[in-house]
Amino acid sequence: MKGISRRQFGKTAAATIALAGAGLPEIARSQARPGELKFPQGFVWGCSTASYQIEGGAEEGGRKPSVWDVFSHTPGKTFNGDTGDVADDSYHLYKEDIELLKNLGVGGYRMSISWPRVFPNGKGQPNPAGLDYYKRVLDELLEKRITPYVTLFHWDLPAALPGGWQSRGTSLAYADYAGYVAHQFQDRVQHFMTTNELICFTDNGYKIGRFAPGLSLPAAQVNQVRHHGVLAHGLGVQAIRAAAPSAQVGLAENAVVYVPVIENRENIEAARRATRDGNAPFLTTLLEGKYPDSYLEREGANAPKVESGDMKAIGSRLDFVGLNVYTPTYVRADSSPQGYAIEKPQDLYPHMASPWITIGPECMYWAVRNVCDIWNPAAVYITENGTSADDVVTPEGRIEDTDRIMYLRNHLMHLQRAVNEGYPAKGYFLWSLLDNFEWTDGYSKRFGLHYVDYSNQKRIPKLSAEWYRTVIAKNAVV
Ligand code: PNW
Repeated sequence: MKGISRRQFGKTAAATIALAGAGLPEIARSQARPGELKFPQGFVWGCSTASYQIEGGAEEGGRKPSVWDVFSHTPGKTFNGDTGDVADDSYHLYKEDIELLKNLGVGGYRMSISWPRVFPNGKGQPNPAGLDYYKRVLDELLEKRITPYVTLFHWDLPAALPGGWQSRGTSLAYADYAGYVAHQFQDRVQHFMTTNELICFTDNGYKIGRFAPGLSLPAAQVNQVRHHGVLAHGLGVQAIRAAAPSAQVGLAENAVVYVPVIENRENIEAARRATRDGNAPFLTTLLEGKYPDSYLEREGANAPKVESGDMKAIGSRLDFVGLNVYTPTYVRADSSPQGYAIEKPQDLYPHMASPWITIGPECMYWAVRNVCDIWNPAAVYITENGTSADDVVTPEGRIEDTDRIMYLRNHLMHLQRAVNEGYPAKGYFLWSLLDNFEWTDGYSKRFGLHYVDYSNQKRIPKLSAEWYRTVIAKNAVV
């Protein structure tokens, strides 16, 4: 920016670019313009999806129901009574979807495996047809030189498992399933995530009841469900390592992202304290191998019952931590015993089409920084980031989702800041490749880079798909 005054910078974009490039040697100009927000070589660009949200084929290939089939078929549970019976029909259209990935130029694809396709009863006999489906998907990806990043549990729990996550037996069954899949796919998959968003399938399912199985249990039982969640993760890590010793193992967590409301030393420390505290039963416990004392004190008699060996499994070393990042929670330091206070957004605070996605792109930077400053993981991936938007198809057949581009671009600028400061963020997986079944919101919320016309399953690239292709090609925020 040297030599360019603020006033000059306010001129048209074209004039600004010409000024910025002037006087630089030819090579520097072709590699990185001053101020260009580049990512390091080898940074992984990808897209994310999940089995129940895209596959459909609910009764095909020997699959039996998951808790989400049961929940979405229960009247009043999802928007418009929508279900994942057909979804994007990716069960049949997976080659087309992988072609979409290819056109974007991604290096990675985060997908999930449907447990009830592989073990229709949750345990016992594996289902060869279910396994074959994923082998075909993985082979197609590998042929297109796209690296699969596989989540083993993205909420579609086999409905046949008695008690669901209230039962310790589910954690044990999960470990068997995870080890079996890791063994079957070890020649095709090098990156496994055990679980997606512990808080969503435990608290949302068993405390708030917004997600399957739709229960509202008392605190002690909720804490036990949470314990079975982190235990499944830990036993899963052990099982995957035993079955596929060369694989990289992690998980995908939507840890609450605490952002210092004003970036000063006190608030930065407050954000760090809040990160440990606010994610106590999940990320904090599994990265520290121990429930924080403050959590156990807070829960008192409702604290989870822990068996010997549980905490060792739960604290298993990870190769990476995956973070699903959407929205900030602002904090400031105060003199309360916990040392911080949450700043609630004012009424009418701006948000995206899903009201819970309040806009605060600096949460991307703080997600990475807080986790790395506290726990120092070997690597971090952004395993999800993206937004719903009220997409409409113009008469010319275009979807001009500049709001989504605004959201994504700003989050990437803050990710670039983290990378630039040396934090080990190794990749970014955009949620999502295509519009899909958005859980309780059914098909009413669209998160895709590709618009799906559910009347005929046609996929139409949105403007954001073209934008993301450019980001990937330049390895920089554009
Ligand atoms: C994530 N909330 O879920 C999931 O991993 C995806 O399956 C999902 O489609 C995506 O984000 C977009 O929602 C969340 O209400 C769902 O706070 C809801 C919330 C958070 C995460």
